[in-house]
Amino acid sequence: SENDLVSIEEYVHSHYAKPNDAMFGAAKGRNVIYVHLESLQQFVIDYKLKDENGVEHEVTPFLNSLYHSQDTYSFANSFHQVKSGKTSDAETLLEDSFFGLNQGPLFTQLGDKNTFQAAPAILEQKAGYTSAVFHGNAGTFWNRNETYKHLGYNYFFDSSYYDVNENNSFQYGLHDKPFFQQSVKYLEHMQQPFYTKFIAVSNHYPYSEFKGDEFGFPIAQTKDTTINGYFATANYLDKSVEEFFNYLKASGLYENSMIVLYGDHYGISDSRNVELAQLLGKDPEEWNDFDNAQMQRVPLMFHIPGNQKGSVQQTYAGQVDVLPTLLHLLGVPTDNFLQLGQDLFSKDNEQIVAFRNGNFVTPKYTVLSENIYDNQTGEQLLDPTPEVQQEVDQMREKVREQLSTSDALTNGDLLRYYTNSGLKEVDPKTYNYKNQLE
Ligand code: GP9
Ligand code: MN
Repeated sequence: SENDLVSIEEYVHSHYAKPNDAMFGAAKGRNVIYVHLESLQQFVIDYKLKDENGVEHEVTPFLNSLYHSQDTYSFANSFHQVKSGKTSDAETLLEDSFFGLNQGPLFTQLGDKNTFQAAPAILEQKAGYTSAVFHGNAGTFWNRNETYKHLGYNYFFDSSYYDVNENNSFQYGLHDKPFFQQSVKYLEHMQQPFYTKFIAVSNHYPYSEFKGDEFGFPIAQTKDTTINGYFATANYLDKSVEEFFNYLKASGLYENSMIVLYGDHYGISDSRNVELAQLLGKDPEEWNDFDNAQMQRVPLMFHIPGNQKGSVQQTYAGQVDVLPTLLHLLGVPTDNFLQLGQDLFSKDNEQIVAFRNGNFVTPKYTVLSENIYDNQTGEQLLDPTPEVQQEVDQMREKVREQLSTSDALTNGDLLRYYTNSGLKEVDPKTYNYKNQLE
């Protein structure tokens, strides 16, 4: 009921991290272009794969150049926070700054029912933005075509807007190069400033699409074909994003945009990591849960052309933190919104990154159930001092509070009662994603 909002508002106010003056408005008025890097993990950044002759091949040279660019604020310790909703959970975290559900995808269970105060609606109402999603798969996948209406997306270009055929697609839709290529004509017609999201998909399990000489990237030599193909599809994603940047530059949109690139979740599952270990210079015998947790890092980069003040940030970041960070970069205050993340540039950021199951990572510790690992050594603290135990217990309580607040907010559909944001409620019936060009 409406009363349940009280404790949620208390949590949000006590957890709010105020903007950093140096960063607030750093991208004010710019278009926002999200580039969704399907299944891309942070370990791929700067990684070089050795072929059978021992020659090293940089997997993502273009993304690496962005990662190290002075126009980019890159996060070395950014973790995904998704559960079974995978891609759609990442979308929930970034659009709403709350978590997906502990069981099942929020998009399919609540996406067409709940009231949201999501990024597209916030930016439209507070800053005059137009919004659109681009994705070369059927709009019904993950219930996107309904959920996006509830989030307030003005446009959704799904596979029906693209030339998709058996030569340029696979089971999850259009491949990334034709996807970006065919998207630009729609993007160019959008009213600026715009808030857009491009969901690439070629680097999706089973990573079997880009083997062979014509793509020019070697296949790894482990016993696991899933791992072996991953680097070549990641390389294809990298080339596709580079081409997209070239289109943006040619169209003149690049200079007045901020491009945010993010990995949605792991591509190599925990059960395969022991086999992956050899490629990472790690001893498979020593591989453990701590290592699996470290592998949940995903790329997160805010690329602001011409900014020249960017660098690699060490702040521990979760996907739930992206929206307040983004809004503050755009100069939009968030203190009246019920968002559960913290601005990553804020001095108040606590750097406690929750996984959806209650485990968490901080700059010092990785905490998996009752087990505390020291990040520096990777060793489990078998006999933590009372001080450490207390510190960890306090952080565990904060994680529990963040997750339970998210569950209360989403399961109770409580945003429908929340008026302090000053946002007009989104009316899903006003959106129609068919024949959008007529
Ligand atoms: C399909 C794509 C895949 O449209 O977004 O989602 P995932 O399987 O990664 O959740
Ligand atoms: Mn995905």
